[in-house]
Amino acid sequence: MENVLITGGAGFIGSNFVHYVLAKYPDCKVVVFDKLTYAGNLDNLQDVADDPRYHFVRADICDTELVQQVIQEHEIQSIVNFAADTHVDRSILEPGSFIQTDVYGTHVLLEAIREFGLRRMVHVSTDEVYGSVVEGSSVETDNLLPSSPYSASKAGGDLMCRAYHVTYGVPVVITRGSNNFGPHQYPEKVIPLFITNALDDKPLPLYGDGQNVRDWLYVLDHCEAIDLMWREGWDGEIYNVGSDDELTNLELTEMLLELMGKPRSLIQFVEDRPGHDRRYSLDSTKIHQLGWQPRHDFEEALVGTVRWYTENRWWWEKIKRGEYEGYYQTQYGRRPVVSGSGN
Ligand code: NAD
Ligand code: TDX
Repeated sequence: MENVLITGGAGFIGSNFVHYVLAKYPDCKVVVFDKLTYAGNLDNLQDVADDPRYHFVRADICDTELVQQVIQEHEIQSIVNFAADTHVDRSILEPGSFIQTDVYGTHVLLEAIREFGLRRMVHVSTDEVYGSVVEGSSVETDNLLPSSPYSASKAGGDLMCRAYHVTYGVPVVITRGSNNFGPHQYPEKVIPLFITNALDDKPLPLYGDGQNVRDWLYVLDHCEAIDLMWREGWDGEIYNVGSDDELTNLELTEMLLELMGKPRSLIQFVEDRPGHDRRYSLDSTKIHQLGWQPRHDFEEALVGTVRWYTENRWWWEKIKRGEYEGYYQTQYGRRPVVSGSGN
């Protein structure tokens, strides 16, 4: 196997992928390149810290010089790019860093591939670039109609990948995954936010009427799809990665409360997220044809995820201390449901 640069490898999906690769490929050298924003967390990688095949570099993908230096120093052959600002609510409050990392940073990586003739980059993107899908499911050739500064930035990164492939022949494969869940997800995203709030008997702030639909993909199924694309994807191609587990947010919340033995009264309907996409839905036929299928049953994976957050308070309590418990809308803008007190 080869030397791979995993950008954003200290975040949720990236760190799951680092563990996956080190376990599956004994001959692989993994270099994690991560800025350690609020979402990047070395706790996610502490159990591989002593593995001689693993190296960590704290740096920004927008820093051309450092990106190129690390590629040379570690004789990198491919990149899997997870690095991004990722939370829709934060992108509504402060779009600038999203544009910087998700568009400009992607361009820096593409330039480096060009400069050093790397074998491939897998660019990990999202179903949100298609915008809201009222009926049917998105295919890879559909128009991009992003609704939030986050999804617009991700769409910009995707288009830059395509342009670099068409113009310079840069070998890049784009994946567009649906909503992920699993261990190590930052507790601002709905599943870990609601699990950790429920564990502490705090309200679960459900946006709008709770009828928005998301398709839930277990993180290890996503890692397997990315691995397949890394090895066998076709350069210049885009692959949807969905699980066909569509649920309204209310259905998801009720399911979580039932699994956890918590009362429905914890649900707190709050004002809607501005520009909130009603539904995402992916047609994943193209990646199925290459042999990928999600292997995890949704409910079993959700039970396992609840168990992980229940057993790993050490991981999330310190994140939530001094952090928020979710957002609600006021006349002055979006505010945290419970302000961090530092206690
Ligand atoms: P995350 O927010 O948990 O992690 C992002 C990581 O990127 C963090 O470790 C952060 O420190 C790092 N990072 C941010 N800006 C950086 C920069 N400028 N330079 C270097 N590192 C930087 O995100 P995630 O949920 O693990 O998502 C990973 C990728 O997968 C993202 O590109 C996201 O768009 C995509 N994606 C996520 C989901 C999902 O449901 N979470 C679904 C589909 C696609
Ligand atoms: O407090 C909340 N209440 C609520 O009702 C939060 C945080 C969310 N929601 C709703 C909004 C969405 O309809 O739950 C749904 C999921 O919300 P998020 O977890 O914020 O995810 P989403 O906006 O769908 O985007 C996610 O999936 C695609 C990730 O954050 C992206 O990084 C990924 O690309």
